[in-house]
Amino acid sequence: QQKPYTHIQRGNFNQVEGEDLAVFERILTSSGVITDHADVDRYNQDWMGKFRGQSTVVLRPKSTEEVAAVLRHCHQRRLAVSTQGGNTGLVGGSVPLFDEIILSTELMNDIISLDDVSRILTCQAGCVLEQLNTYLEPHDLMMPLDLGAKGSCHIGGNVATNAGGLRFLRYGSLHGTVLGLEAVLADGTVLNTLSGLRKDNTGYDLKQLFIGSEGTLGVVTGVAIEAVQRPAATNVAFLACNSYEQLQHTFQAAKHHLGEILSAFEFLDEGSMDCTTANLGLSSPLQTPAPFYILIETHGSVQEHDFAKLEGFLETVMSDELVVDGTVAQDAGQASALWGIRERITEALQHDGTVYKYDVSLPLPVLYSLVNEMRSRVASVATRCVGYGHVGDGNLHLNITSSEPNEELFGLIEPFVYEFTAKHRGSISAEHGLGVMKPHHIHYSKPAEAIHLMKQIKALMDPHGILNPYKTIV
Ligand code: FAD
Ligand code: 2HG
Ligand code: ZN
Repeated sequence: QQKPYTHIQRGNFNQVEGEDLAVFERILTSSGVITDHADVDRYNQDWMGKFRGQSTVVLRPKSTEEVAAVLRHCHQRRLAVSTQGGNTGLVGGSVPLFDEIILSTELMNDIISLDDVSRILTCQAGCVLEQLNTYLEPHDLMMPLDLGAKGSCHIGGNVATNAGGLRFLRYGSLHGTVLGLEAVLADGTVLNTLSGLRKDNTGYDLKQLFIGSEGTLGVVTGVAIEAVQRPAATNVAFLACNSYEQLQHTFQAAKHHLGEILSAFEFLDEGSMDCTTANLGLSSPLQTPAPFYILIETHGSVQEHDFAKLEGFLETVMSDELVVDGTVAQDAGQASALWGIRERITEALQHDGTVYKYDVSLPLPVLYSLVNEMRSRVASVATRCVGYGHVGDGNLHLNITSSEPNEELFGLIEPFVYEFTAKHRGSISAEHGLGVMKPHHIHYSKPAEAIHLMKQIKALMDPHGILNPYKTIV
């Protein structure tokens, strides 16, 4: 592991023995149990190449019953388990830290049902987000969330991280769109709340506990989610602003002119654009470089109405000189090329070598000040310090890169980034979760009473602490 994760001690768990493997093979059949070192390796390594576990076994159940039988055994034997979906998480939550068993949901990819009147899709947790979208397309529906990792991430992983993504602004949080969940608790108890009801106030809404709990309270095995209408009309515009002040006014104008059809308001700064052009060979759609770029998307039902609204908006922001340059996609290919620039920044940054990644919520007026202040702190040491993200949701992605891990650089970044966020009453994790990276910093965003209650809930639901130890709540 890279510093500063090397100080964490292995918990008091048993090690997997031959007899445990024999039990797992009886439960899962042999193809569900992977022990070959080379095969296990890819599950130990996270997407960023920053976190690496030392697990010796991957279990791949196909059904809820198999997950339950595995966990019942692990609970009795005090074997630690790290659940893994598509392994695209960005805070080190999806890979073990030591020798935790990796429980992969990759074989749990059945679609159970689609009620296309109420638009409720029910599926197993290991379904890949993009594949769910493909399945919904002929029904004129789509998933209520979208993110750059769609080709690999699982819906169970999305739920476990409470992923936000690119269209959160329009379709909202998984806390609203997930209508029911099935989860297996640490001791193997199956909790089936897979209802497709939009309204249900019978007691505590337990499914909400699993949304964003990062695999620490149970393994999500099934999801009932409300799909949304696939828009008949989509427009994408890519704009340039000369200042962050102008960008904020452009956001206000977008809300005003585009109202309910606004489906995304994303931003990237010049450094982010430079990174995609230098590291991925993409080219800016605009002639002149600018300090800030905005990607706006509309989703509506009548193209001529939406286009008229978009034109009204563009006229205002151009004549008020809020926007200095811009382009509107003429077809789906152009729209996806514009989206590609925004979606591929994370991938582009990886090419620099080491990436220090932060994901904060801040009040909009101070959101970009964090990037400016950080840039001047790290200027002499970092390769790049860039800001981009879901500005419409007050969510900044701050990324600082260097060619290799650098202690001095890390010391300039932390705890400053957390102190700045706490000073402005922001969140140190807007959408990626805490994983192994941030549990010790949770106090910057949550009061002691809330942390205490979270620990009590964890102890109640997972008394031996076998589920994703060292992560989220420690
Ligand atoms: P994993 O990475 O496998 O796991 C993530 C966490 O969830 C781990 O703690 C794991 O233990 C737990 N987990 C996984 N499956 C289950 C389950 N079935 N039951 C219980 N726990 C489980 N995130 C955003 O919020 N918005 C974005 O826009 C966004 N864009 C991204 C773009 C890229 C290119 C990448 C690489 C990542 C991005 N992410 C984004 C990070 C995001 O958290 C993940 O992409 C996604 O939600 C994780 O799903 P996964 O299946 O890969 O989960
Ligand atoms: C995004 O919005 C993702 O592109 C990833 O949440 C952000 O890499 C990041 O910092
Ligand atoms: Zn994001």
